[in-house]
Amino acid sequence: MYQLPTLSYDYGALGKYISSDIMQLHHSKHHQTYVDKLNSALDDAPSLKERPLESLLTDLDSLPENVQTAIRNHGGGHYNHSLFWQWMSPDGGGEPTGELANKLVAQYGDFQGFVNEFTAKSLAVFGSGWCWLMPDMSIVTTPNQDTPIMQGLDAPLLGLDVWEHAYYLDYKNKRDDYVQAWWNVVNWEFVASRMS
Ligand code: MN3
Repeated sequence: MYQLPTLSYDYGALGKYISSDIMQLHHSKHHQTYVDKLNSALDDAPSLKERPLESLLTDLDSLPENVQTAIRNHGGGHYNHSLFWQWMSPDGGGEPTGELANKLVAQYGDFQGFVNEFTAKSLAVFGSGWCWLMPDMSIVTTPNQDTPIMQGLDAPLLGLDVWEHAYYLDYKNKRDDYVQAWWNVVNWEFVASRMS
């Protein structure tokens, strides 16, 4: 059975950028619900329990119809959020270095060019969804809890949750303020570690 992952930092560790209230609600309620509903769906299709989550998400069309939507939404939610917590750190922010920095500069001119493009695409997500940096340095978005590996793409290097539940308590309807704040906590070491 899937379990809620433990954070490597306290709920309050991201300080003014992402408040303790948001972190607690987002992790202990929203993510927990994805875990619970994913487990419940797998109870309805026990043969799938032996397969890794990635294998289910990359092969949704082949799954039994009665659990397909639940695994897409709640399995996707669990997959995305398990990464999202690691993409943030109290020691985050600043700029990446090394090969990742070089690739971003090659694609976007400079680091700020990348930030501007990623921010613009995050703000353009209509309703709930995610914005992703892919290993080829492209930026893509997905609706709801869809994740790039569902579309046959590689696993993303970085992702940003732009569901209102990720920011409404602190930022109300101002997604742009949330995205600007989020850059201050991005864990570039973890992002770089995902490059093959
Ligand atoms: Mn979320």
